[in-house]
Amino acid sequence: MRRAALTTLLALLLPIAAYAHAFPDRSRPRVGATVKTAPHHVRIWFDAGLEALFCSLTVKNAAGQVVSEGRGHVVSGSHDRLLETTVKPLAPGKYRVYWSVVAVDGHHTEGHYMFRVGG
Ligand SMILES: [Cu+2]
Repeated sequence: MRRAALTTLLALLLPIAAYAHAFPDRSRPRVGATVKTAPHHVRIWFDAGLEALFCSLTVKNAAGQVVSEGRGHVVSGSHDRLLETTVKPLAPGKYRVYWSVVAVDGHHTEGHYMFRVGG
């Protein structure tokens, strides 16, 4: 069981090292942060270039309703590593950010994280 888990882990890690899929480098709001002022945008910087056509960024509130506009877009000019979306005015509460990207090497990665808007 442990060996199987390790093999799976290696299978997941090795291609990353070899081909550098795009993974989040930092974000605003930051992962797990509580922000006093509701953000107008959510931005994630990645560690590799992105294929704009295949990237999306969605923000949902605690009830699961989408509070971002559109599917987000890759901002060109910053080596195409910045994915951002505009969000509606956010009430205090917990929000979850869902991202899905395809790196310039053609590999897909996705994930999610939460942040909180303080009252
Ligand atoms: Cu890759």
